[in-house]
Amino acid sequence: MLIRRKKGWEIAERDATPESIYRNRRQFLKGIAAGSIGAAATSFPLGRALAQGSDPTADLYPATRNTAYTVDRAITEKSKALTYNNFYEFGSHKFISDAAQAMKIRPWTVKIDGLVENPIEIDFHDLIRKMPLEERVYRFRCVEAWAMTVPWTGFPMKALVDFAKPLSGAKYIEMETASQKDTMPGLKQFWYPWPYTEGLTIKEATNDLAMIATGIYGEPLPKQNGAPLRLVTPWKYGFKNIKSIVRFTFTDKRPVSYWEQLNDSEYGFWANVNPAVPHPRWSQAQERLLTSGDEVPTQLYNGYADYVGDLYKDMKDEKLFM
Ligand SMILES: Nc1nc2c(c(=O)[nH]1)N[C@H]1C(S)=C(S)[C@@H](COP(=O)(O)O)O[C@H]1N2
Ligand SMILES: [Mo]
Repeated sequence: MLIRRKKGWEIAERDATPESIYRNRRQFLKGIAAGSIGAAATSFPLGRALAQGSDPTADLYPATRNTAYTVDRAITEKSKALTYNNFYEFGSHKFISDAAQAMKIRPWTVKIDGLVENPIEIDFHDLIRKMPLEERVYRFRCVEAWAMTVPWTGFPMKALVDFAKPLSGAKYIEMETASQKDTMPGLKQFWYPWPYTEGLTIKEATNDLAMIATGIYGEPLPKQNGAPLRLVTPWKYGFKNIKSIVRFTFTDKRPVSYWEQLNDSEYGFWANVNPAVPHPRWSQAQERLLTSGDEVPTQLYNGYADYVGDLYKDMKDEKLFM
């Protein structure tokens, strides 16, 4: 992840990839120089694609807006939020929205397992109808220092935790993105630690702000934004907001996320937004708003300190802001 200095189409792959990852890859490639990685099979049956045209959850949108969560910023233009994305499964640049249309989102099974009373595999369409949907407008801050303001539709993550009934030993929730080798070209980049995973403490996950989004701008989530369900934690950097989730695992061990595996000195477990703590390679003091391009000051916990500050007050030794 990198601040975008040039237009995306001008960036060579080596410039668009964090240096440390690039270096690891070089080493890795040297190691397997003569090895075969296997043929890249790409198949996308047309019948399946057409069958995905009608959305069986469309009747749930738009959901009622919860006005407790509006913000004092203009909402980002929908076309911008839907075409400037991070979703490495479809490419390590921002313009993956077309490529992401290949993802198969029906059927979609969500697995809830680990330290829970109710381990279950449930179809997304059954799950969403058990959950209380509402709309919330949140700020969203990528670690690369761009930001947007979008209306998410979804349910409090607490509702999912209550549904799962964690056992008393559970302290963390690990989440995992689908791996579809046939639709996600990024998975051929074998130097990344697929599948994409992320984690939260149960305290964070049951905080009022933590949300599982199923929609955006009053419609079901488009694939590029993480259909059919993704995490939204607006006080944390964007990479925590894992997309297209297939699994929630309750555990007593702190999960090591995808980005933490790649580079733990730059992308940690907590990743709370803080303008006073720079990324090792750039300042986090300001952020660039997606629609206007304006640079505005970044706020502690992305403006949500009143909601989440208390979660971290006794954690002085943790790297809370990275
Ligand atoms: N599975 C998966 N989830 C992901 C990512 C990714 O590459 N793969 N990128 C993250 C990053 S870095 C950001 S900023 C947000 C971007 O979400 P958006 O495209 O909906 O704006 O998704 C996050 N979730
Ligand atoms: Mo990000």
